[in-house]
Parts: sequence; structure tokens; C-alpha cells
Amino acid sequence: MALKFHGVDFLNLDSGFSEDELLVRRTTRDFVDDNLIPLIEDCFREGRFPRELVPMMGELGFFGASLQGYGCAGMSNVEYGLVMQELERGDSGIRSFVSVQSALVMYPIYAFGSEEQKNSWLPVLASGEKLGCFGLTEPGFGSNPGGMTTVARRSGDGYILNGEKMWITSGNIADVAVIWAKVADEENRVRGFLVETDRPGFKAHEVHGKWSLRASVTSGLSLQDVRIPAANLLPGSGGLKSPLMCLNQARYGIGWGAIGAAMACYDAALQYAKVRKQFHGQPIASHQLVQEKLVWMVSEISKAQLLSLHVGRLKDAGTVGHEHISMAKRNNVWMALETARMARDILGANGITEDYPIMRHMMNLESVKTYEGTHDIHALILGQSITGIAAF
Ligand code: TGC
Ligand code: FAD
Repeated sequence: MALKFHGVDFLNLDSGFSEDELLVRRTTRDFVDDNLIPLIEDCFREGRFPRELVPMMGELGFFGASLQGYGCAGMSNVEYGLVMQELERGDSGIRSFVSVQSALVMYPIYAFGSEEQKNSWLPVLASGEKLGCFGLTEPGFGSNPGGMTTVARRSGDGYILNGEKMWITSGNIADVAVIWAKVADEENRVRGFLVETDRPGFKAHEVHGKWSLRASVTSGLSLQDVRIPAANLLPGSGGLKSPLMCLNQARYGIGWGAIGAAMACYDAALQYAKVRKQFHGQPIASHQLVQEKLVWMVSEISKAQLLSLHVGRLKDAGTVGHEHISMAKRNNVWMALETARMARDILGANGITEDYPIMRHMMNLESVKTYEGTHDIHALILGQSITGIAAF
């Protein structure tokens, strides 16, 4: 039987969590221990997304967890954050999959969709019966999505879409793609469209050769004269602000998720340091330099927990700013990557093998540092917030 993970709670933050929050965390932690951990190393090595886990994740209410109604679990933002933390303790690729389904597919339908779109898509996305992807990035426009060249033109009672999207999580397994395009007939205003992936002219090709997020599907999308009815436009979307609002939801979840990856690495390093003996038959945990690394890790994890919890409470109160979310995403992913590198160091040669989760987390976190706004783009977002000057 797989060993149970006991979490990292140096500051006794558990004493401030509600019963519901602790229950959500326990349920997700058990799901990860019992179902994800036993197969994730094989999936990562084989470059396989564990699709067999999707129905169970749907039953547990992970998809669109913080949305109300339409078959969604209606969790608070803090509860949703705890789900993300626990999932990423298992693997960033699985958290990515849930982030995209929830924050980047269900959220835009919920926030910008018609009642008909919400009724037809949200319940099946919540159960995992249907999967989605989010197409914002293009081959030539990553950090600067406002430059996108994907275009939608009015034609009869619908639209015709043309363009290329790149680095799209779940692209090859999605039933529906949320595509962001400039509408030629509206002075190139950016709007969101629901594109069923079996429409003629829509193609997805999987990106191979990744050394990161190997248990997650990443794709390029090509849209060549894809015809969709006018009813597929997300009517409430308008301007680049709309996809950026979706990114806030996903970045918030990443801030929590990165803590989970860091916890897994710290826990592995702590356990190892207590039993690995070098010099005089003493465990390496008895050496001051090793202790200093462990102390750095637990201190930074604790600070990241406080940051995400505070941002989550602000989000639940409706007072969060997107710059607060940028700080959590930027700080916590950096912290997790540094923790993974230090933990790998403590394990010495053993740290490079798949017998421990550390290298997998480290390689995953390199993507997490880049997607949803790179580390440096979030520095510029924060710089703009405090100086009032955009330095992009
Ligand atoms: P800018 O002129 O600054 O902004 C346009 C309008 O949007 C407003 N705004 C925001 N609104 C809500 N939330 C935010 N976070 C917002 N940031 C800006 C802004 O006030 C403005 O409003 P208005 O009313 O004046 O029109 O736009 P810009 O073109 O200068 O770009 C700004 C910048 C660089 C911050 C932005 O483009 C950016 O965030 N770039 C990074 C791109 C990115 O994060 N892409 C992510 C793609 S999805 C992904 O990576 C999924 S990975 C998923 C996974 O597997 O987990
Ligand atoms: P670039 O924008 O080319 O940046 C390269 C470097 O230049 C970075 O270090 C960056 O910080 C720096 N840089 C750029 N501009 C500036 C500036 N003004 N000042 C200082 N430095 C700058 N996108 C989606 O739409 N949907 C998805 O589902 C999705 N999933 C992804 C999954 C994976 C595994 C990965 C790796 C990416 C995914 N992305 C997705 C794309 C992701 O959002 C982009 O990779 C990211 O926004 C960065 O864009 P880029 O890779 O083109 O890098």
C-alpha cells in the first residue's frame, strides 16, 4: 500500500482552516496517494496522460470546483486552492489539466457565456465527460498575446476562424477549444469562441520531445476556415481583458499548486536526510549545512502558504487584485523550483533517479515558471502596479 503524505505545516496553519477546508484537502490528498502516486512515474516516463483518472476527478468535484451551479461543487477559493496544492504534490501535469479544464475553459463559459452555452457545456465539463482546452498563445505571440493574428470574420449567420495556436494544454484530447481571436468586423477586438474540435478545418498536433510535464498533453492547433455558428461566440467576452481574467483564475491555482510540488520535494529530502549516513555513521541531517537547506525550504514553504492563503481569503472576499495573484504565482513557483533543486542536492546521486519524485517536479516546474506569464513578465506586472509605469 502507498505511504500516506502528512503535509507540511510548520506554522500550524491547520488551526485556522475550517472543517470543510480540511475535508476538501483530505479528500484530494487521499485521491493523490491512492490513485495518482502509484502510476505517475510510469506515466511521466512513457509521456502518457492518465486519462483513466478523469471520471474520478469529475466525481470528486475537481473540475470548475469554485463555480456555483451547473453541476459544479461550489467550493470557496481557498478550498479550490487546497485542491490545486494537493494535486500538484502529485504532479504539475495533472494540476495543469485540472487548471485548464476549470479556470481556462469552464470559467470563461461561466463568466462570458450565454445561458444556453452554460447549460450545454458546464455540466459535462464538470463531470469530465467532455474535455476542453484554451487557445491564447500563438507561435509568434507568447508573453504578448495582444499581438495575436488569429482572426474571426463574420460570414452569413456565423464566423470563419483562421489561425495557429501553440503550446495548448490538452489540445489533442479536447472536445471543445476556447479560441481567442481578433474579430475583423469589430476593429480587431479580441473575443472568445467555443470551437468544437471535430469541426472541419480544425486540427491538433501533439508536441513531442518535452522533458517537462510529460504526463500532460501539449498541442499545436491549426484553424483553417473553421466555420462556427454565431451562437458559439462567448457573448460577454470583449477585449484582451477577457482572456486575462481567465488567466487570473489559473494563476491563482498555480500559486497554490507550486506549494504542493515544493512540499513533495521537501518531504523527500527531510526523510532521506534522517536516514542517509555519511562520515562517523551520522545521518546527513546532523550536518549544519544540510539543516540550513532544510530550514530554508520549510521557511519558504511556510511563507508561500501564508501568501496563497491570504490571497485566497481576499479572493473569497471579492477584494483581490490581479497583481496580488501575480505575486503569489511568481514567488511560489520560484520557491518551488529552488526547493526542488536543494532537495535534489540533499539526495546526492539518488536525487537524479525516478525512485524519488524530485527531478520530475523540478523538470515540471520549469514549464510552470514559463506558462501563465513568465517569472519576468510577473515582475513587470508587479513593477507596473507599484510604479504606474508599464515596462513591457
Ligand atoms: P494591457 O494593455 O496591459 O491590458 C489589456 C487590458 O486588460 C487589463 N488587464 C487585466 N485584466 C484582468 N486581469 C489581468 N491580469 C489583467 N492584466 C491587464 C488592462 O487593465 C487592460 O484593460 P482595458 O480596460 O484598459 O482594456 O495589455 P498588454 O497587451 O500590454 O499585455 C499585458 C501583459 C503582458 C500583462 C499580458 O499580456 C500578459 O499577462 N502576458 C502573459 C501571457 C500569458 O500569461 N499567457 C498565458 C497563456 S495560457 C497558459 O499559459 C496556460 S498554461 C495552463 C496550464 O497547463 O496550467
Ligand atoms: P516568450 O514570450 O518568447 O518569452 C521568452 C523570454 O523572453 C522569457 O524569459 C520572457 O520572460 C522574456 N520576455 C518576453 N517579453 C519580455 C519583456 N517585455 N521584457 C522582459 N523579458 C521579456 N498557452 C495557452 O494559450 N494555452 C495553454 O494551455 C498553454 N499551455 C502551455 C503548456 C506548456 C507546457 C507550456 C510550456 C506553455 C503553455 N502555454 C499555453 C504557453 C505559455 O503561456 C507561453 O509559453 C508563455 O506565455 C511564454 O511565451 P513564450 O513561450 O512564447 O515565451
